Amino acid sequence: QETYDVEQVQRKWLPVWEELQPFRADDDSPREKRYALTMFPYPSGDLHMGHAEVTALHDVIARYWWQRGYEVLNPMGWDSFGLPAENAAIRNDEHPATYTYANIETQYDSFKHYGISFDWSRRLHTSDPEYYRWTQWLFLKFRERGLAYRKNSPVNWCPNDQTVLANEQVVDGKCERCGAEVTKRELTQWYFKITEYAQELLDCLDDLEPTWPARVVTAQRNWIGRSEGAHVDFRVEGRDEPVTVYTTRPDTLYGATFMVVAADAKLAAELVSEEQRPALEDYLTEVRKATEVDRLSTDRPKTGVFLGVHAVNPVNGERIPVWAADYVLADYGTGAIMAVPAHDQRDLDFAKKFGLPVRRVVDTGEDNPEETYVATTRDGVYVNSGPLDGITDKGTGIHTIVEQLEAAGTGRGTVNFRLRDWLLSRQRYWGVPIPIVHCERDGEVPVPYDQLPLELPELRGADLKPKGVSPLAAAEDWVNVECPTCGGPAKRDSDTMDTFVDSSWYFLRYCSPDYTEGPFDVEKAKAWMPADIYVGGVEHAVLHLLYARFFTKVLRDMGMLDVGEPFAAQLNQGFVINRGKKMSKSLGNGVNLGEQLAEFGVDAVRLTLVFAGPPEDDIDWAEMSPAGSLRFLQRAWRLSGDVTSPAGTAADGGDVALRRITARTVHDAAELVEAYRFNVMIARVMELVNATRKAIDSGCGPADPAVREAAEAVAILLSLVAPYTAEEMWARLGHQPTVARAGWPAVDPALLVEESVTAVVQIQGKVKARLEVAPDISEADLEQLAMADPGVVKAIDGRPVRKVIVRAPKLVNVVV
Ligand code: ANZ
Repeated sequence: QETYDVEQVQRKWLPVWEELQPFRADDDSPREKRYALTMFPYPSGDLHMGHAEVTALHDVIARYWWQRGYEVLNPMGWDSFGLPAENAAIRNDEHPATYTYANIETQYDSFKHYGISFDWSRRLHTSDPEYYRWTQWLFLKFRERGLAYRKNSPVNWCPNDQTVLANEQVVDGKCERCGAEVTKRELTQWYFKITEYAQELLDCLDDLEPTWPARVVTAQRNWIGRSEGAHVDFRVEGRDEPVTVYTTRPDTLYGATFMVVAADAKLAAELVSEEQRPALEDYLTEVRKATEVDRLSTDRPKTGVFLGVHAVNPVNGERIPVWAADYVLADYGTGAIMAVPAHDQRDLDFAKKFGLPVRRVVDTGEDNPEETYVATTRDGVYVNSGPLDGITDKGTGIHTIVEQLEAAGTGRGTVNFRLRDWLLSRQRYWGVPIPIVHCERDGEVPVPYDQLPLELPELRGADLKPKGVSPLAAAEDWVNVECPTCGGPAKRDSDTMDTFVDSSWYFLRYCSPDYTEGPFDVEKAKAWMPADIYVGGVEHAVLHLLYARFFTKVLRDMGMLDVGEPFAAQLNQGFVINRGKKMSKSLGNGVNLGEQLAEFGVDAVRLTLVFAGPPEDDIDWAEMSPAGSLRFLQRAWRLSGDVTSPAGTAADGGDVALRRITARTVHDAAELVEAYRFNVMIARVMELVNATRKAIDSGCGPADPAVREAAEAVAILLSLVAPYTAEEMWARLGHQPTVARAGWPAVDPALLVEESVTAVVQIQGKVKARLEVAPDISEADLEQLAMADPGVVKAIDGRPVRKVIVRAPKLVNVVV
């Protein structure tokens, strides 16, 4: 028996594909366009099992679209700025580009060997000056629109990476990247005004809901965090301007017994009396050490200081003390709250700690919080609340009080979002320089467009060590420049941009990667966008996906795009794990992709990853059998050698039973791929391979045209997952490369009509007869046929029939 030489097959076809370039997307093609996007990698080391999985899944879709006759854009590039390269450069005393571009080349070669249908002519790297020139251009355009601005405020600071972080990069109070405890610092930084799009970013999620994973949509909704409430103005004694609080429960206003201001907000320092100022300052020193998560947590002991002033409740004129505390955040709402201890547990804990009054204003039927120190939050009947008394539902309560406040001019209904503006400055080297010059005379001056890209200075090794200011600030020659406006001495902004800025628009650059007149050719982007599918990891549920959506909306408003959403559909893959655990160095359970490819070949590894289960599920590599996959590929390959009819033989007149199986498999495979049920699609191809084998060995024989038809269908279906094997089969079947563009097999609809199905007749639960019947047989006809069957008659043996249950066309159940 012949053996399938995997290595030889891989060596043979890779150069042929290089030559043919079958996956180059033609912008001017008359075919309908499809855009298949997968998240581009960060160039650390070689590709790993995770990359292998996501690109294998993604490639099923891209290759399927080609076979279905679409013009497919399936580009790839590298997200090549970022900290790991900078840290490696410090370790190895070299330039970050050395590490970055060496890894890119390694990954590029690996992707090619791995046979993913990328259009390599569109390759891009975000760290190339030709790319980041346009990232700078976009920054300046955003700034012109008021969407990029600088402000001083307390920011998240990673003491390990010595850089600020966006809120999105702080996970459970820790740096998303290195896990260090995040602290707060007061800094002047650049922000993108993503909050201006908060409502739209939320609303459009409704349209994405059917085609995006539910957990991503939910994560984005929660992150944007819309809440409806009211602003209420409190007069503060000894001050002209009122203090406005944000509350979602204006209906509890009569229960407000004190006010709390964020200790680190400017407002606290403004309000504090002279006697209390030293106490506030001592307290602030403590607060700066706490993380945001600590501050908001309900089970943490409450701390705070009295500010020495009183506020006046606008609805009943009551004097209430004003406190500062850290459980109120400076950058949420207005940074000040009315405390209603009876109905908010944090306020209640604070009241208990500092002996402040508690007043129930909603009687929920539960025990009185004034006594139990357990706040009640349910609906109930309003008490102690003036005009609200007797009202029994929250909606009416809120509506009534807001109307009253609006009439008196002391408050108004409002909407608040949890989403903050996107802090984009980073105090690191390996990123996009912010194209702004700071001049004493002219202030912030943009680098003129014709001077972009503003390139990074050459720094390496120890120059890059984190010192709390950006390494660029220490590069004197680079930092000190003439002001573009007045020519006087000025300094360049020494921060670089968050790398999430780079990845917020790369999918647009792919549409015209060599374009020199702008970030992308508007016409080409209109032709390709939105991406029809975006395959990638659920870890990007908020950050990257939210930022990319924001960029898309801004670019639409700039007239550069005609879509407001970048990704029409999305698929999140699971993780590849090993022996039940996430792969990690410390557990020593890592699986090396290169070794797996060398042992089993590319196709067997790809097939294993796609066949493992639904794409969203984790894959435990220890439970997989790439050797089994290889055996299956060998069986498929052997079919192609057994076919004896010549290429081009028409299938009509061939064995009908096999033709039906082939037609059904091809038909169902399309539906399965479109439903992302790739594993089931492969199972069906396996069945087709078995049926074809049987036809050759003990059925119609190898010369029957139905056998050729089946083997060709196997090759085309397999081309979505196992490109090398499929190509080799195609050649052995007498065709020219490449099978990847052979086209989806035509299906004769007549072959899909089931001529008969097998109905089972049971008596007392035991099968007594099988009948071949028409698929649309009526219940009455089926019953009649069954009862007339000699086997059934014999089995009943004259006993009285008590009941006949008929489920046409498959089952008749007789009870005697
Ligand atoms: C009075 C009140 C009574 C409240 C009550 C709640 C329950 P969301 O839904 O997250 O928007 N709050 C407002 N600004 C805050 C800040 N900067 N830091 C911490 N807490 C703040 O929550 C809004 C509620 O959280 C507001 O409604 C306010 O407390 C508090 F029975 O006002 B509430």
